[in-house]
Amino acid sequence: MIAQRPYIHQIEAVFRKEFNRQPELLVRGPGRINLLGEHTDYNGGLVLPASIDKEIIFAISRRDDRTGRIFAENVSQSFSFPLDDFTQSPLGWPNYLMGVVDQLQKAGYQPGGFDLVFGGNIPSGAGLSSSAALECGLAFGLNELFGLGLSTIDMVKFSQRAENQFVGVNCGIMDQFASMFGREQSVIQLDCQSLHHEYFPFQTTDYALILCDTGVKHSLGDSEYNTRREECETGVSILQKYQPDIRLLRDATTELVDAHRDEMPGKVYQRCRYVTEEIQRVREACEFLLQNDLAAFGKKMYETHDGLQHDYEVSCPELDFLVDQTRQDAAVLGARMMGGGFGGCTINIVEREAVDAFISRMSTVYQEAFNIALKCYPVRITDGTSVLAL
Ligand code: GAF
Repeated sequence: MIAQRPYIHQIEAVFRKEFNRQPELLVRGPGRINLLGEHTDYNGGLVLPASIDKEIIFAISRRDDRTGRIFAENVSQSFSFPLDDFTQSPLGWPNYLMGVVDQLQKAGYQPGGFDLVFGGNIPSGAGLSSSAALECGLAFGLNELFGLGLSTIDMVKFSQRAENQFVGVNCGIMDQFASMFGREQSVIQLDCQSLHHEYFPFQTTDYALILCDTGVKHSLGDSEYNTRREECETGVSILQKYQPDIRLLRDATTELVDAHRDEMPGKVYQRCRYVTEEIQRVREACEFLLQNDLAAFGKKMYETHDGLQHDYEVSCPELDFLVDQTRQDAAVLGARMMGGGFGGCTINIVEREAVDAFISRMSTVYQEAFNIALKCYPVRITDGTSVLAL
C-alpha cells in the first residue's frame, strides 16, 4: 500500500532534510466524504460520512524545548511558534495546528515541543476536509508522542473546538468525527447530539465512488453557512413555544414543522423542513444499505440534492449541472452535492465498468458549459486516523 503512496517517502525525506534526524512517528489523517446527512450535524441530527484514501501524512518528533516547528510540504512553507505564547497566523494553515495545541493546553494537557512535516494527496479547496485531517492528525500524533492519555472522542472534540474557537469556523462535528472514526468499507451513522455511532457496510465491488470537483468555491459560502445555522435556530425557537423540550431540530418531526408553517418566515420553514426530512432520509437509507440495495440508496442521494438545491439553497449552478448530467445515466445510482455547498465536489455512485466513460463524458460537458477542466477523484473508504509503520 505504501508503495502506491510515494508522498509518504517524500514527507519522511523532507523531515530528514529539514530537521537532520529521523521522525519518531508517522501518522495518517484522512479526508472525508459524506454519503447522506448534509447540514444536519449542527442540528444534532444524523450524518453518514466515511474517511477516505485522500490523506495527510505527518512525520513528527519531540523536541527538548517548547517550540513547535512545522514545514508544510505541499506549499513549501515553514512556520514555528512558542507553545507558551502564540496567536493566529495570517498564513492560515498553521492555525488548524496551533488551534489543537491551544485546546489541549486549555484543557490542562501538556504536549511538549515538536518538529513536524506534513503533506499528502488531499486536493485543496475540494471540500474533503483537509482541515479536519490536519487537526485530527496532530491531536493523534501529540497524544502518541507525549502519552497524553486522550480517548479518540476527546481528540475529535478538541479538533472541532480548535476549528470553532481558534480558527473561527463554526463547523459541526461531522468532519473531525469521520476523519478519526472511519472504518474500511463502512460508512458511519453518527448521531451528532449523543455521538452514538454505528457502522453500516458500504460494499463497492461493483460500484465506485467518484467525486467530481467543480473547481469553484463561491465566496458567499461561509456567511451563508452561518445564516443557515441561525435560520435553523429561529425555527427551533418557534417550535419551542409549542413543545418546550425541543432543543435542536433533531428533536422535531417534519409533521410538527408543517403544523407550524404559518408561524415561520418562508425561508425558515424551508430550512427546517429540509433538515427534518434529511435526518429521516439517513435512517431510511441505512436500511437500504443493510439490504445491499445501493440503487434505492442512490435515489435518496438525489432527494438530498434536490432539498439542498431548492429548500436549503446551498447549491450553485456548477453543482446542479453536474448532478443533472447524471440523472439519465443508467450507470449512475446516485449523485448529489457534498459538504457545505457553494462549490466543491459532487459525490457519485458509478458502475465500476462505466467509470472511464463517465469521467470522460462529464469532463467534456463540464468544459463546454463552464470552460473549466473537471477534476474527478475515484475514492476508496479507509480506516480513520492512525499510526503508520515506519
Ligand atoms: C461543512 C462543516 F464543516 C460540517 O460540519 C457540516 O456542517 C457540513 O459543512 C454540511 O453538512 O463541511
